[in-house]
Amino acid sequence: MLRQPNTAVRFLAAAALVLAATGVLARPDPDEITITDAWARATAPGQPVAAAYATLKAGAKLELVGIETPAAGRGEIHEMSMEGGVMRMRALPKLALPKGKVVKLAPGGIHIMLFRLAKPLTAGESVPMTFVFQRAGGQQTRQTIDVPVKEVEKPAGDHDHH
Ligand SMILES: [Cu+2]
Repeated sequence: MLRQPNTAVRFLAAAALVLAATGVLARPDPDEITITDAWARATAPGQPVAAAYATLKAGAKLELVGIETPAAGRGEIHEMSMEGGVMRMRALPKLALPKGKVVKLAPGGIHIMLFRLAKPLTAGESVPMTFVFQRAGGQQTRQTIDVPVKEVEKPAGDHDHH
C-alpha cells in the first residue's frame, strides 16, 4: 500500500514547513541577539514603578534603544552611578552592545525602569517585554520575551526614590 509512505512524506513536509516558519532552518542571523536571565522585580500595591534586568548579547554591534511593554506606560534604560558619595541614576537614551560581548543589566547597575505600571507586578507572573535594538545604519529590530516577575531582596544602595 502506498498510503503509509505518502502520509509519512506529507508529515515530513509539514514538519519542515513548521521548522522553516520557526526559523530553525533559517541561516543564523549575524545580528542575533540573545536575552537571558531576564526578570522584573515584584512591586508593592500602589508602587508606580518597577525595575527589570536582563543579560544581553548581540552577534553584531547594536544599540538597545527602547523597551516597550503593555505592563507599563513607559520603559527607560537607567544607569546608576556614585556621585559625591550618593547613588544617583539617570536615563540613557541608548545602551551600546558591542559585538559578541555580554552586557548585564543588574541590580545596582544598568537596569530597565518601568513607569506607570498598569497593575502591580506579582511574583510568579510574567510580563511581555519588547527590546528595541538599532543597527549602525539606523535599522531597528525588536525582540519580545516573557519576563518573569520575582521577589528578590534589594541590594544595599539600590534606589527607592522613584
Ligand atoms: Cu531606575
